[in-house]
Amino acid sequence: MRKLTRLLALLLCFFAFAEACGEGYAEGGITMARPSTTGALHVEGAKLLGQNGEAVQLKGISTHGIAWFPQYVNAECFQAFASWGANLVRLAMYTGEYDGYCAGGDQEKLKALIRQGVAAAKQNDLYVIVDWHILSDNDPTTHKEEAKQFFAEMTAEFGDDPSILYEICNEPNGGTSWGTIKAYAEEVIPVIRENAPNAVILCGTPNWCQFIWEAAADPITDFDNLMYTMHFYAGTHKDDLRNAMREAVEGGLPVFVSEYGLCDASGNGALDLESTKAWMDEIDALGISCAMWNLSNKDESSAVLQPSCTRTSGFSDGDLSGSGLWLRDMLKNWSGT
Ligand code: IDC
Repeated sequence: MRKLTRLLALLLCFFAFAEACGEGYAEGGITMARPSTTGALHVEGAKLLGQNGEAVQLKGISTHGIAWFPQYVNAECFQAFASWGANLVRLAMYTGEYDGYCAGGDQEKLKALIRQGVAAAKQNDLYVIVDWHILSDNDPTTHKEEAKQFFAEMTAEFGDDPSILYEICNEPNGGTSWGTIKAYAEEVIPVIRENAPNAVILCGTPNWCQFIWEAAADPITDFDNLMYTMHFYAGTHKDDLRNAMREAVEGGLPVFVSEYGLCDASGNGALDLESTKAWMDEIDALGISCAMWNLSNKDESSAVLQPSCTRTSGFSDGDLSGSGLWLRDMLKNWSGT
């Protein structure tokens, strides 16, 4: 009888231990980061770390332009992704596109959407990126003053909130040099730092966030907790860019993939799952954080919802596109959910 009791006690201990190990940890021993567990993030060398120095990897989804798809910027919607194991959402606010922040968009409404998105992310215990989504405006200095004002106002409200990361320019392009981007960053970062001294800041790199080696050769040294963004679309970008990503990280550059897609760089076209696998294997091997483009039902293959899906939360299998199904399975496997 006593033996049986001891055996039962042992078994209970074992299950309690297994449960404790399973909780909060993704496979491979990397901490499953959440604001409630890993708190304020910081950057050390090429690594993103949690409040206790633990290596963290963030994975999740980027919204489409919040001006165009505001219906997905709410807690019920984000809950679907959190339930699959996501710990990150990115709020993409276009600046130069139609209805963008600097292109006649309703700035008050856009700021309200950012607040709403941040609150929705926090409700779901997700980290959240506030993304100043330059694109057709090519060069971040085009709207530098607006950027400074926007970040000053937002950070004055959010303070040093550990859930929030700031992405100061999505994808510089049109020949914008790293020198120009760096000078822009050196003006915008202090504005953010005034209210959010510890927030992780993401900075774009030349040629739609591909020429990360240019940032690696001449990094921004005056500020800490800074990462450099690299974007890939698996149908378009292959070994060359992936090797550049690995080299940059191995050389000590903190890289964050704040946007990627399974299709081609137009955001449409066939999903290249083989190339995607090669990318994700490398991303996991290096512990890089990443957000998939995009949360919408737009008729393009990068959208995670079917064009016919009118639901904005509680998605069923039939609501998900090929990209959506892939994201769900990837997140579930990764997080063990
Ligand atoms: C695309 C959207 C598309 C939209 C277009 C606006 O998928 O619906 O009409 O922007 O110009 C990026 C950009 C991202 C692009 C995406 C796909 O950051 O804004 O979204 N992409 O082209 N970089 C590489 C690809």
